[in-house]
Amino acid sequence: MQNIDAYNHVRGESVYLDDIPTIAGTLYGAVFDSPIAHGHIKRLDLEEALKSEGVVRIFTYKDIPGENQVGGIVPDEPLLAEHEVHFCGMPIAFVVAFSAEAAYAAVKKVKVEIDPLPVITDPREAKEKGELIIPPRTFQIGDTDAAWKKCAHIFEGRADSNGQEHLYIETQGAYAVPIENDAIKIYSSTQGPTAVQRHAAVVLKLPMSRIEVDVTRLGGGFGGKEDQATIWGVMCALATYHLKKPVKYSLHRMEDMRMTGKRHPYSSDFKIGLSKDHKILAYEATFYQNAGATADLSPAVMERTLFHCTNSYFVPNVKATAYSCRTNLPSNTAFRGFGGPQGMFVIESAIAQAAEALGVPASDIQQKNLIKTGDEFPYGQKADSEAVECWEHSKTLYNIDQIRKDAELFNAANKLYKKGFAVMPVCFGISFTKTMMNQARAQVHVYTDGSVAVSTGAVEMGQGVNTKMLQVAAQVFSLPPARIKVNSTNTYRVANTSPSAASATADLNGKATEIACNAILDRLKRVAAEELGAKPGQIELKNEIVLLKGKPTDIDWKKLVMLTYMKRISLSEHGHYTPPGIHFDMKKEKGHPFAYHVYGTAFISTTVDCLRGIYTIDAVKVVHDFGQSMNPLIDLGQVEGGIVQGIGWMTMEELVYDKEGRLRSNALSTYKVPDIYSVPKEIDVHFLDTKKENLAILRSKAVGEPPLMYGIGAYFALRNAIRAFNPNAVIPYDAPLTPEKVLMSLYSAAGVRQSPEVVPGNG
Ligand code: LUZ
Ligand code: MOS
Repeated sequence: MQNIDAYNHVRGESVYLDDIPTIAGTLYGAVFDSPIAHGHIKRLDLEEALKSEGVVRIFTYKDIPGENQVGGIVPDEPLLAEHEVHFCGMPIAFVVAFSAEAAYAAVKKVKVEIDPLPVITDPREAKEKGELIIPPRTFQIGDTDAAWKKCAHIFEGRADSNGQEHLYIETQGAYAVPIENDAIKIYSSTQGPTAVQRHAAVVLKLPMSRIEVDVTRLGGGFGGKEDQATIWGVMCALATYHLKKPVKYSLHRMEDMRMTGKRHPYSSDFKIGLSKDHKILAYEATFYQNAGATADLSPAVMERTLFHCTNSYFVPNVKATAYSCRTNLPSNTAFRGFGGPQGMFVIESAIAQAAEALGVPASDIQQKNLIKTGDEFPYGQKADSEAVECWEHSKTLYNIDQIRKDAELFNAANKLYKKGFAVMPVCFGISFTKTMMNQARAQVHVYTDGSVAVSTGAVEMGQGVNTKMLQVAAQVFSLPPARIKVNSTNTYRVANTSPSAASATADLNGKATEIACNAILDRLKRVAAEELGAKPGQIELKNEIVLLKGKPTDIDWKKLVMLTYMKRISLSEHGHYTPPGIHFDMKKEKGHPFAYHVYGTAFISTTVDCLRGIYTIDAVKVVHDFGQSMNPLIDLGQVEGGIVQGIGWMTMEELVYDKEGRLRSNALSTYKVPDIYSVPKEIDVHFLDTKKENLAILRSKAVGEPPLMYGIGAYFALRNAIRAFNPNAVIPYDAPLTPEKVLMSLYSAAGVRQSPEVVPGNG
């Protein structure tokens, strides 16, 4: 089925936050944020700004009627700074004016005096100084101390991965509208409508029932709007609360890049031990997560790093410890993969280091250690694995051995261009790691004309979830899509939602929709049975016709709906779903946290220009476990997008903060993201059609996050190309591997190939 948004998207008619028709009297906000990363506020001078043309009012923390608090997991995040600032870009005041231009002009006239305090930007330094967001956590299986003695080879090292700007095409923003009786409606570009509602209620000291949050769609979220959309929604609501006027704030790109958190940079240490035949016997890792100034989602992200620290491998002895380190940067947050990619990069680095030292391809070690069904993850869950199947399948399907041979021939024949390739297996756990969050609801109405309305807690952010929700209703009722409308996500219709996150949105909300539709269908069948003097079990609905024992009757969908209504039977239902069987004990750090895992294998090849350090990603060839895909075109889009975003993170997106904690890569002129020229020339995706239990909706599997991690293979493919040019190259495990770093690595080893002219070449 075609994505239901495709038509409007192509025509530019889809409504995003800034497209909502403005109500007369709407005012516009803009934030004054801290120019300094850490310090005491000595004096805030609003006088001149208040006199600025068109300014209505300027809000500070003093105007907050409830608590000045928007922290999601830990209450450590003020909406507006009080006496201290913790990062550059921290909101201090909210200017509201008759136009956005007037608001921005006034922001420039706000003056602040701040006594600077020492700035920490490095997570290891933060840990040394005891600046931890939460106590460290350790996942453990077996006994690494005892295992080292049995290892034939042991390697230690350090791996760093940088952050990543979300770069959703639609920036953050909100539009708050006053409703009678002190209620406020907030249109928000958020993945978590309930988070916006909950915090608006806390800040305004209002019951949640008076805050309505409505989301039609987002122009991308990628995790950046899981928690951090809250701030803007609450800020607009604060102004609306006082002024009784609609207030809108849609951030400029540079404001968004400066004020919001990103993927967490990590610095990590690893130690890996292998047997003589290259089985991984032991693995230890210490992760230093750069959390930024507040907790935000960092504790949960840190947890997922631990869950995915062994990626797709079975390792009998593991000890992994993670520290969430408080620094003076904007609070880092959820980003597609949610700590998983950072954990996987470290074990892939450890395997690469072992492979390079032992003189074998990393893929030999990877393949030997793939997790099998029944093997135990370090957190106690037993694997139901497709890892080997994906690997074997990709090897034969894409004729990997031949590609390798061709690349070796190419490298032997070419001095200044080298090909490199890598295999990247992925295993990603599906469920919110916080078991409680795995719940969803859907409200389904059948109207008397036979049309159907579906509302769920799912937020459409371009991932196609609304199309999937529509498919569920269409399938259960056996109706054409045109009869069904999926409505905006609204906290008045569906309450207490978990954010659309963790790749689980279609799973959870789809199941809730299925449950609601089935409840209505059962009632319809009972009415039909009564009408036809039959049993409900003999009734079916197919293509808008009621069938009795498989034979068409003269009752159609519309007639049956009307009959049901006339019998005063409800045509509405509110479905509720929680996945069964998941649990986790944080004291033991053991349990069964994931409903299931998604597996896949990617083969990535690259060509490096060894004079310039620039490169192309030639091909990414994937076998991916989709379960039974509900919508192959949408799922393919998720895989392609994930791969490109992952490659961007690993190879070109270079986030730069200076020592003072100021973002230097603060615009698209200084922060390079993948474009049409840098995407892989070829992306092949093979659907591994697994027919397992019905763990997700309609036997599909979650698809949002797992493919991002294929991009990690691009780093290792580049590494191998560099080593084909210079076997002694010194290449730190430090992503992204930008063209500058590639160039320096190509000519890095002392005494070897100082310049291209003296290169003897490999062949
Ligand atoms: N968000 C969250 C997530 O709150 N919990 C999770 O486990 C998660 N996993 C992936 C992405 N977002
Ligand atoms: Mo997410 S990182 O699933 O919001």
